[in-house]
Amino acid sequence: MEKHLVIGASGQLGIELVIGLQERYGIDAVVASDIRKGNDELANRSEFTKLDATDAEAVKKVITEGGFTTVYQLVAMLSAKGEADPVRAWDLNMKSLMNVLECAKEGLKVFWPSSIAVFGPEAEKDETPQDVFCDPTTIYGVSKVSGELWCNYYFEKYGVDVRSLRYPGLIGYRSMPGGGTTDYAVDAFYKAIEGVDFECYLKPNESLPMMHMDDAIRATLDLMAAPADQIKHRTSYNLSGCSFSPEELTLEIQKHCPNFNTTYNPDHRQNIAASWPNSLDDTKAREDWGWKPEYGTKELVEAMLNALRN
Ligand code: AKB
Repeated sequence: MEKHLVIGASGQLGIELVIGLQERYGIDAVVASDIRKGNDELANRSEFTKLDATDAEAVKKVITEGGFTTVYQLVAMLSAKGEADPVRAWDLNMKSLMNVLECAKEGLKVFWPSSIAVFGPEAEKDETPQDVFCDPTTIYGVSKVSGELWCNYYFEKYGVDVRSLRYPGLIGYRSMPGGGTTDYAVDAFYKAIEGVDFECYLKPNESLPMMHMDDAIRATLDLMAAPADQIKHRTSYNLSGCSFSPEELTLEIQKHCPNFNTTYNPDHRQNIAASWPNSLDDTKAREDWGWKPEYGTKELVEAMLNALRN
């Protein structure tokens, strides 16, 4: 029987992944772990184990005693927050990955999220290809490039079945993201529902790759369910949903909330966003394991506003 451990289960992605796994494999097939328990009722139907992902012994104990087949290691300090304390961000992001990869040598399947943050100023901005020179300017991006290489190393050297996706900005309604550069978009939806103006820390025309959370969870579950011989990239796959700028998002939200208004006050996060792609070429993910997004910008905006209104 499949048994899935989600480490970092109380974060924005973790909550949604636990629920997605419950729907696909059953509530008892999933164990959530984090340093604190979240308060999402659906996610909390599965067992919860308190776990510090940087504690190698604790990670090993939970994994070996739990009889898991698959581990999703989601713990990370994101791009904007990481810049405030780069050494701590590196430490958290790398230790949490390495602790799981070490356990996986005994025969675990592993998922680890990478990000559009692996790309830097040298990469093509539009339809950024799968394989390009990566020169990230954030420590988060540096840790993601390094992590991708570690994943590939554990696959080549020890045969670890490790799989990864380069997520765009993830847009979901169950919880607020924390510390990212793409987070502005989630905030905009909350402001639109509250009926207040939104002050954006990016420039109006700063376009970034984004994705509805349902697409991101489906991509993750499909990638992990694909036969191993279909997974040709053991670093990480480019994954594309839609792309929009704050200005384009505002116009789309205004179709549903005509009084919604965005003002602009760019800060240091604008530089991070400017170093990232506008859009990604995810042909390899489509070819290798059948990826296809369902949400364009219009569908994403409709779904977010409906969900938040409900
Ligand atoms: C961030 O903005 O740091 C994250 C990401 C793109 O990985 N959402």
